[in-house]
Amino acid sequence: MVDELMETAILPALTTKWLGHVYLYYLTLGSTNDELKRLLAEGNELPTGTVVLTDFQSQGRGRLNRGWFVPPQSSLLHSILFRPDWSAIQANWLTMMVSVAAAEAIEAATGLTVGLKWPNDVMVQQSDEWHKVSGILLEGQVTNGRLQQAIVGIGINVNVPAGELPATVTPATSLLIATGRPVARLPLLLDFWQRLERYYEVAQSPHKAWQQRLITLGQQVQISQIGQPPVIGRAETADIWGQLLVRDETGNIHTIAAGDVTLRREA
Ligand code: BT5
Repeated sequence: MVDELMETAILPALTTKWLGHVYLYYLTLGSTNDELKRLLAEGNELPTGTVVLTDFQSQGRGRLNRGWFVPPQSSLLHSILFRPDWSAIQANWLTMMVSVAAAEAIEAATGLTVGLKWPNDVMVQQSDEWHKVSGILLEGQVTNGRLQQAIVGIGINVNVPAGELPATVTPATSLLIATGRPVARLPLLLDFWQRLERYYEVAQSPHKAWQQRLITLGQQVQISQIGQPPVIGRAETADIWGQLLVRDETGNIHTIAAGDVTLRREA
């Protein structure tokens, strides 16, 4: 199933107040985050809620310049511009809001059980195991302690056939693979935007809805952080800023703001 995501399909179908009202579609791009950054650097005055979406990325990015790969026209690949003017510590709220909105929209469209893996992965249950179906890349600009501008990129693997996803440490899947049927991208995208806009407008912590879905909690984990020794312990809880609290075997609590989690099997 290839459903159109061009301006002519999206703009008349919008159900949001502002999100996606400035909508820029590209058949192919390097990366939607990079294109939005380029447009801003050129001096274009783009409002909150501006969206750059493409049907194929040749240089899709994860965190730390890792890659994000999906075949053409199979998925939802887009970036959204926000100008929150929040205190910098609130930055993760954007990732949290996007994660929860994506989880809810995927659940509504497919009936799959959807969880979140700290800090930025949307996971679906498939054959009793969690698989990554979506990843989020937040790139913020902080000035005088305020998050003035943020670009949130999200990739959702929708109709990627089995065998066309990269081999990854965290197993990857798509909605097609997990449900056994193609999923329409346009209604999923519009529902996701509507949910995200509502969370953003409330501008309160998305913590409760986010933590409820966090599959990382209660697990034995290893956290890798750049330039620091790994932290090994039990993920106890997450605070309202989205930081993970891990208790090591000596009982010390480590507050982790950013990093990669590997789930460890109980000894
Ligand atoms: C992420 O990073 O999960 C964030 C991915 C964000 C992608 C979107 S697409 C639209 C926008 N424009 C961009 O250029 N990026 C954003 P991270 O947690 O670092 O995970 C990256 C890792 O996920 C890679 O190293 C691979 O192991 C794995 N991976 C790559 N492609 C994948 C896929 N399609 N599905 C699942 N996992 C994938």
